[in-house]
This record gives sequence, C-alpha cells and structure tokens, in this order.
Amino acid sequence: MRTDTGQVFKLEDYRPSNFLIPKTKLSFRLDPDRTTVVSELTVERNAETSDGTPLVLDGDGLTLVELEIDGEKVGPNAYDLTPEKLTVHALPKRKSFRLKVTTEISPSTNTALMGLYRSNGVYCTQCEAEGFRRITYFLDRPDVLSVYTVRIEADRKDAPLLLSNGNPSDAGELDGGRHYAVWEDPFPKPSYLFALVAGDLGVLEDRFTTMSGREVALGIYVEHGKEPRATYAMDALKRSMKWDEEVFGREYDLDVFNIVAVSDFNMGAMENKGLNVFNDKYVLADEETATDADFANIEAIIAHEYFHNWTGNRITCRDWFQLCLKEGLTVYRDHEFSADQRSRAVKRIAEVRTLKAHQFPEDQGPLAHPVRPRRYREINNFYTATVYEKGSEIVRMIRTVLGREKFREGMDLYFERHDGDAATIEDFLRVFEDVSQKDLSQFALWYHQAGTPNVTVKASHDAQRAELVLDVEQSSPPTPGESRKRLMHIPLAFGLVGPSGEDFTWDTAEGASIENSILHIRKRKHSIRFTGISERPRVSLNRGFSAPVTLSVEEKPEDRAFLARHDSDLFSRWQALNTLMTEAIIEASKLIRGGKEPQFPDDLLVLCGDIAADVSLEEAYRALALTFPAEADVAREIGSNIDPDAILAARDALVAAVGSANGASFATLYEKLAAEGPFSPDAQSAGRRALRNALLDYLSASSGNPGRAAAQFEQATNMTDRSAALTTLAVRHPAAPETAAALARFEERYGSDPLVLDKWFQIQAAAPGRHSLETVRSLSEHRAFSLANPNRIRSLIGTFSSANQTGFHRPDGEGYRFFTEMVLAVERRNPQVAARLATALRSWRSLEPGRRALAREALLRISSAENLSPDLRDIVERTLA
Ligand code: 0A1
Ligand code: ZN
Repeated sequence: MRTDTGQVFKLEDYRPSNFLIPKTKLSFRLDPDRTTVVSELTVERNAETSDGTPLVLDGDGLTLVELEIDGEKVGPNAYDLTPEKLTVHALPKRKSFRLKVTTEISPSTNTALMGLYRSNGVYCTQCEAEGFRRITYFLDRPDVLSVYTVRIEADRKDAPLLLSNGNPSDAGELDGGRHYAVWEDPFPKPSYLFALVAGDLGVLEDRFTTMSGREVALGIYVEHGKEPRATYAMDALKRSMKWDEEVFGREYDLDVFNIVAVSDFNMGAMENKGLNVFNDKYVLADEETATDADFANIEAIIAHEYFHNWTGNRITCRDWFQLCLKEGLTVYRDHEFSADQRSRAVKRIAEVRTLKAHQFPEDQGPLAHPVRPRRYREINNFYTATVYEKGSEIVRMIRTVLGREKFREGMDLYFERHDGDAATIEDFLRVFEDVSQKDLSQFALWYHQAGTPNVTVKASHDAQRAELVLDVEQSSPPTPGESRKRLMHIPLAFGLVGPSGEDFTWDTAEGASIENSILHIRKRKHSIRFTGISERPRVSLNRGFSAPVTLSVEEKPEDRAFLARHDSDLFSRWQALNTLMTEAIIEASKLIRGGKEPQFPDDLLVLCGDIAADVSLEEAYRALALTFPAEADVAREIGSNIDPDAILAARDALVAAVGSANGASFATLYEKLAAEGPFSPDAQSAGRRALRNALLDYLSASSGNPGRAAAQFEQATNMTDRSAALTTLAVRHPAAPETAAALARFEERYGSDPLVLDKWFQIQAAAPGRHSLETVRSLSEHRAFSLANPNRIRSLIGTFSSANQTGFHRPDGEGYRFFTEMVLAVERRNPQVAARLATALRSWRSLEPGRRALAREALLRISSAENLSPDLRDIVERTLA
C-alpha cells in the first residue's frame, strides 16, 4: 500500500510530458501469485526535451526484474528506484529508443482492486485513475497516448478466455497446457484505459450493424450459468449504440465490443477501450433477482460506459483536473438517453433528487470543490457527485443557454476538432463560444467556483398598473479555500402561471435578459418589471431545474399548493409538492423537539390523495410525487442543529397522517394496481409497481398492521414487489413476527446469491431506530458478509452510515464507534473504498452539539490511526478542517 507523502497536485503545475510513448507492447505471463509483465515501449523525446533529461516513470508496488534499452541491459547505476518512481538517467541521444521493462506482480494479493487483481478466480484490471503503474512502470498520465499490442499467456484450464482492448489478432496453444492470445488496439489511448481479463466465463453474444454498415461482435461475459441474466444489459447496449448514432452522430469504431462482469469492483463500471469492465451488480438482472431500480441503473450505466467511447476515449482528458470533461459530459449523455427511453419528466425528477441528495451536501460541506478542481492530494477522491452530477448539470445549462441546435453544432465541432486529443475544459467551452458567438466567460465559473448558489426571489404585483416586479438576488456562500465568490450566470427557466394553470404572456419585460422563458441572472440583483399582467400570477421558478441552485421564494403555502396542482411544468409541480412536504416535516419536528404533538395542514393530506388518484398523470410520476423527502433531505433543508430522531418522528407522523386521511382510496388503488400478465421491466410497468409500493408503505404506516405487506411479500412474483414489501415490514413493523419470518424466508431463498443478499443486508441496515446498530453489528459477522467485497461493504456499512440517520447518529455515539472500526478495517485492504465510506461523516458540523462532538471524536480517531492511506487521510483531514 502506498504511504502518504502529503504531496498536493496543482493544476497550475501542469507541464506537457518530456517523453512520449507512441507504441506499447505488453506481454503478460499470468500466474495468481507471480505474474510477469514484459513491457516494450517506443519512447520519444518531446521537441523541447534536452538530451540530459532523465526518463521518470511511475510505479507502485512493483518488483523490477530487468531493464533494457535498445536490446542492452541497463545496469543498476544507470537508474534510481524509489517506491513510486523509476528514473533512468543514461539515455541514448537519439530522438526515439526502445525501452524494455520486466516486472513481477501478484494479482492474488492485490486487495486494493487497482491494477491487476483476481476476482472470483478471474484475472481483471482496473487502471483509472492511476492503476496502470501497479502493472508496469509507465508515464501513467492521461496525456500520454499510445497504441497498444497485448499478448496474454495463461493456463488454458484456469483461463480459457483471454481478453484485452481493441481487436483480436492472434491466438494459439503452448506447451504445458498453456495458451495465448494477442490483441491490437489501433486507437492511441492513455494507460488508464488499458484492460485485461482472463478466466473461465460464460458469454452472451450478439451483433450490431453500425450506421455505415460495419459489423460489430458484441459479448457480455459473466459467471457460467448467469448468461440469461445478461439479456437486459445486451438490449441496453444495442439501444445505446443506436441512440448515439441518432442523437450525436457517433459510430462505434472497433470490430468487437466486450463487457465483463466481475464481482469485486471498487466502482460501478469502467470504460476501457473495447473492453468495459463492470461491477456485476450493473449487468445481471432478471425479474426474480433484480428490482426495477436495478434495471434502470443497468440501462444507464451500460449507456454511460458505451458513450465514453467518444467522450472519454476518442477525446480524453489532458490531466486529472479535467475529469469532468469526460464524466460530466458522459453523465449528461446517459441522462438524455434514459430520458428518451423512459419518461423525460420522471427522469428529470429522479436526477434532481439524486443531485440534491448527494451533490448538494457535498457542495455545502467541508468536501466542497469546484467541478474542475485546482488541487488534489488523492485523485481517487475526486470521482464525486460534484464532478459527475454537477458536471452534467453544467452541460445541460450550456444547452439551455445556447438552445438545442447550437448545442448540437458545438458538440459536432468538439468531436471534429478534438478527436484524438487529450483536451481541457477550456477546449470544450471554446467550441460552444465558436458556434454561438456568445461569451461564456462568466458562465465558465460553474466549472471553477465551488458551492451551491442561492437565488432569492420576491414577487410584487400591482393590479392597477398591471405590473409584476420580480426582485431577484444571487449569493454564493463561502466554501473551503474560496471565501469570496464571483457572480454567476444563472439561467432560470420560469413561467407566470394564471388561474387556469396556463402561463401568462407579458407585453414588456425589463431588468434582465429573457430568452424563451429563461431569465438570465448575471448580476447580484435584478429587478425585473413585467407589464401587461393584470391578474396576480403564481411564479413558477427554475422549471425543469434549469440551474443547480437553492431557491428561496417568499410564497404562501396556498400558492405552492396551486402550483403543485396546476403548473404546466411537471418538474415544478413535483417541486412544489415536495417543498410543502419538507416544510410540513420541519414544522412537525420543531413541535416534537418542544415536546408537543406533531400537526399537519389538512390541505396537504388532501393534495397527496388527489395526486395519487390523478389518472392524467403517469403512475411513475405519482409514485415520485408521493415519495417523501428522505430524512437527510429534511436535515439538509434545516441546515444546523440537527436532531435526526425528531426528523424521523415527524416524517413517520406525516406518512401515517397521509395514509389515514386517504386510507380507503389508497387501499382501492392499491388493489387496482395489482399486476396482470407477465413481468416486463419497461418504464410504464415499473411505474405501476412503484406507485403500488408507495401506497403499501402509507397503508402500512397508518394501519399499524403488517398483514398487507406480509401478504405482498408472500405473493410477489418479482423482486421489486418482494423487496418493497420486505422494506415496509422492516421499517413500519420492526417487531412483528411477520417481519422476522419474511427476513428469514428471504435469506433462505437467496442465501447463495450475493447480489440478492446485498438487498437483504441493505434493507436491514436502513431500517431506522437506535437498535438497528445491534442488527448491523451482528450482520457484519454473517457468513456472507466480507470485507473483501466492496458491494457487501456498501450494502451493509455504506447503507447504515448514509441512509440510517437515527441508527448511525445515535446520541450515545455507538453508531460512530462501530463505523470507525469498520472504516479502519476496510482501509487495511482497500483504501479507496474506505475513503468513500468515510465521507458519510461530511455533514457532522450541522448536527446538534452532542452528536457533533461525538462525530468529531470519531473523525479524530480515524485520523490518529497509524499508517493511514493517502485516500483516507485526505478525506478525514478535509472533513475536519
Ligand atoms: N470512469 C468510470 C469510473 C471509475 C473510476 C475509477 C475506478 O476505479 C476503481 C473505476 C471506475 C466511470 O465513469 O464509469
Ligand atoms: Zn464515467
């Protein structure tokens, strides 16, 4: 494991590499404990590099066996070796020479899952961001692009399948039961896109004909026997390939496209050229084992990795500060894909919920950083919601500011101008400036300035003058290292809603530029005067969530309720209802903290009932509307002095009140929504299940009777309904014998299927209450739980610390104590996963004083542990700073 050098990498220190590696030939002799890697590099000096400049290669945990230059051994006096660098001093004077490096590595003991490792007996690699240096010495930086030829040799029985990037070019038998394969990738790529897979796997095969008529062989490799579970992923892949042709004009460029599912993986998936490696959770699905949410995730992630072929691979990043160049853009592309495949409004609401749940707290806490950061200690810690999700929101805003057509023109120019480049955010913004002739310099602050801007709006209407004035003010709170903020360009979509729900038009508007119902906020204050508005409108703001800001609008609950019923923008309708629910929970939590009974406005209970029953709305939409803000969402809105117990009690009380007020109609609707016909994972069927399961939760909360949920659990014919029933049992009826029985049945039935058992861990880890800690602690000793598997860790420890507010933030600090033990235990094997887990404490400062002190102690306990990895140290120190 690397030790922490405390080094900080800065954007301003970027320099082009002194050396280039136009060609890379790798040869692997695979062995679990002693794999030999022979790397033959064509090395070239850059035009400006002098003869005396040494070649400094990156390495991490490698055993150097031999070094040759142009066929001659390099003696130990001619190079320096440190744990992180191989520096070769004596180099030929020629512009270009051949360097041959032989190293040894041990895949079977690689528990960090970076570089070459074994997962379930399969050899696989993960090289982003800096894992290639754990395979061989190299210029392991994204601006060094090389054409790779890879030869893999292995035992045929152990590894009948040998895969790498590009197209297959040769294969054959060797003595001693061994065999080999050769792969050639004609497209120059950075080392982080290298991949190798070898093992014994089953395959689902298919074909795709590209728009220019090229045939591509598709393969999804999975554990033997699980091939049928890859059908949905294959279908999603073909739809993605087609969509990228139709919407962005992007065609696939190799003869083969392979995906491999592995069970031990630090993240979701990886876009290696022509050979995507996936966490098996995002490939395998069927109705018996996967939920509708799993199907939707698979569709999105298959698309995401495929879309990287152009946004990430053909055009890559100059350096890791530019990570959002590929990630934000590719998330934007996968969002658009899912919106086209499913319901756009529903998809948008789901995106915004994710953004608010993950990115807002990051941006509003100690780990806030610009979408394009200027410094980092550990790049692995920058695969964040800010880089990904806010990065995607910025691309979406570019589309809003330019309009669809100019946006597409800009994207076309980006592909044309930068194909084959390692590019920057400045390059990206320039194509849009060039096609639109707009100055995007103020807009660019979205990339450079951290924090969520706040927009305050006050509306005043003068009936006599038929005028409406909107007073709008922007402010951006300070974030770590940025105390003074500059003014942002905020594109706010809006509408002035009349009494019948239709938008008013106006005669004149002055005070800000308005184009196509987008208000462009650029100054600190705007006073915008609309004329020709004789009746008081309700102002619908940030429609479609056109800008990732927090809004403070002086608005009466009746106006919000009106918008929740009538706004023509479905997103804003959802937002209005969600705000009403959040405010009601906040008010009730105050009463509870003051020792009083919670109370709720009747109007809100009726509104929820009406929306549930409104057949003009899609079922998926109604389900989302009825999904209460999570406890953490409410906590974020409160902002300080948080008492998670009061929030939970208030939220539960509101769920029960809505359920009681609408009991009869919810029960009728619940029955009516029962499935007919065979299972289908399509969006409409999933929406029906989602609505029915939302109703089940209300009915169970208000009746206090586990019967309905227990019956659904027994009768369910798919995992969505079964796991929803189990969740309701665990959350609403924790002490009921039905719950214990259902949990036991579930374990018995799926005990041998780790991905399904993850759901079982998750459901129990999320069930609220201070006693959940005992459950989680004992589950951490369950035979199926393992610190070696990131999915198990995330389902149990990750869920407990991020989704179980009352269990994790127990007032006696025991939740934190357990958590720190686990984080430190995980970190010894896998620092990356430990660092990610540790971010669960990032909002510690907003807790009430007692918990705040205990959370701080926990962070200090982690930071004082010996030999902390750079990954975990970076997170903990920034969180405490
Ligand atoms: N580029 C991948 C994310 C990824 C990053 C790092 C990894 O290392 C363990 C793995 C995957 C994506 O955006 O999907
Ligand atoms: Zn990505």
